[in-house]
Amino acid sequence: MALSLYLIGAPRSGKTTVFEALTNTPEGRHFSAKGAHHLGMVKVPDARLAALRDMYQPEKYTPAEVSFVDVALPPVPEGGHALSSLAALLGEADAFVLVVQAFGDMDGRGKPLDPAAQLESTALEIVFADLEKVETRLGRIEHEKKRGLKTNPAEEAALQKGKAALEAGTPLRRVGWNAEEEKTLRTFQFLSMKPALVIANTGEGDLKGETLGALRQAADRLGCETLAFCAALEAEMAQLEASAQAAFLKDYGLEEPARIRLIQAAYRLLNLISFFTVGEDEVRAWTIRRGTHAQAAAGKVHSDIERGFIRAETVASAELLKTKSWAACRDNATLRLEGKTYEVQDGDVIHFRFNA
Ligand SMILES: Nc1nc2c(ncn2[C@@H]2O[C@H](COP(=O)(O)OP(=O)(O)OP(=O)(O)O)[C@@H](O)[C@H]2O)c(=O)[nH]1
Ligand SMILES: [Mg+2]
Repeated sequence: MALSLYLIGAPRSGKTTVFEALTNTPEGRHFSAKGAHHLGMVKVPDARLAALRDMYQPEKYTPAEVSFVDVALPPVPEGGHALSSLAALLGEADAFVLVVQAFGDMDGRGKPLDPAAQLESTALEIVFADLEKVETRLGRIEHEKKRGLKTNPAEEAALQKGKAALEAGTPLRRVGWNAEEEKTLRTFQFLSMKPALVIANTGEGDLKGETLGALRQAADRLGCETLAFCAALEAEMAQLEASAQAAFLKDYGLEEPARIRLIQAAYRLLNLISFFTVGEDEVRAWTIRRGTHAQAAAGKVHSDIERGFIRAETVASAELLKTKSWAACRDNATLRLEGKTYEVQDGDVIHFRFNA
C-alpha cells in the first residue's frame, strides 16, 4: 500500500492548488476521483534510483509512489464542526498535510488573513473530531458498565487521559503515551494522533515564507514541521518539461520543486526509508520503516522470499553507482551477505537469496 497523505485546511487556503503542484505533469494532471475528493498518485523522485535505472537500462522502472488526497470539505453544519463528518475517511490517512493560506490579505471566509490563527483553527477542528469520538466511546463504556457488562479499565483510562488533553486543545500526538496506551488508542485512528506537516501557501512576494514567524511558532506548538512555497507557482512549474523547470527554478531563486521537498519531509516525518532491487528486468524502489530487518523487508517484495529467506546480498547504492558493477562490489567487499536481522539502511541495493 502506498503511503497516503491527506490535504486539509481552511476553505480557499489553496488545497487544490497544492494538489496540482503535486500531480501536474507536462502530459497533464494525473488524478482520479475518490467520492467528492481528488486522489493523485505521485512517483517519489529519487536521484539514486534514477542513476540505477541509467546503469541497468531495465525493461521496467518502478519508483515508490505516494498518494495524495485533496479533501473536499462539506459545508459546516450549524453549530457543528467541519471535520467530524469526515472522520472515517480521514482515519485512513497516514499523515496530514495542513494547508495554510499565506498569500493575500483576506481569507476564504472574507476575514483579514491571519495564517497562525488559521492553522490553530484547523488543528482545533481535528481535536474536536477526536473529542467527539472519545466521548462517544466513553459513553458506550458507561452504558456497558451500567448493564453489568465487563469493560476494559485500561482502555477507559487511556481514553480519559486523551479526553483531558483534547479538552485542553492538545493534539493526541503531543501527549506522552506508554506502549500499551498507544496500542489501545491505535484502533481508534484518532486524527490528532497522526503526524502532520504544515504547508504555508505563500504569495509570490515571499516565496520562502520569511515573514511567517507566528505561523512557524504555531506549527511548532502543534509538533509540526513547516514547509513554505507558493502553490500557484509550483503548479505552473510542474507542467513544464524538465529543462524548462530547471530554468524556472533558477529564475525564482528556488533550489528544487516543492513536490520533492514535501515528499522528503513526509518520509522524514513517518520515519520511512527506501531500498532498491535492480536487474535488467526491473529497477524498483521499496518503502519501509527505518529499523526494518532484512527478512521483513524481503516480505515487501514477496511473501515467498520472506518465508524462504537465506541471505540478503547488500550494497549501498553509492558504492554500486561508483563501480557500476555488481561483481566489482563483490570483489572490493562493499557487497555484503547480511542475515535475517540486518537492519536495512536507506539506499541499500538488495538481492535476496531464498529457498523457493
Ligand atoms: N495569489 C495566489 N493565489 C493562490 C495561491 N494558491 C491558490 N490561490 C488562489 O486561491 C484560490 C483558492 O485556491 P484553491 O486551491 O482552490 O483552494 P482550496 O483550498 O482548494 O479551496 P476549496 O476547495 O474551495 O476550499 C484560487 O483562486 C487560487 O487561484 C497562491 O499561491 N497565490
Ligand atoms: Mg479545493
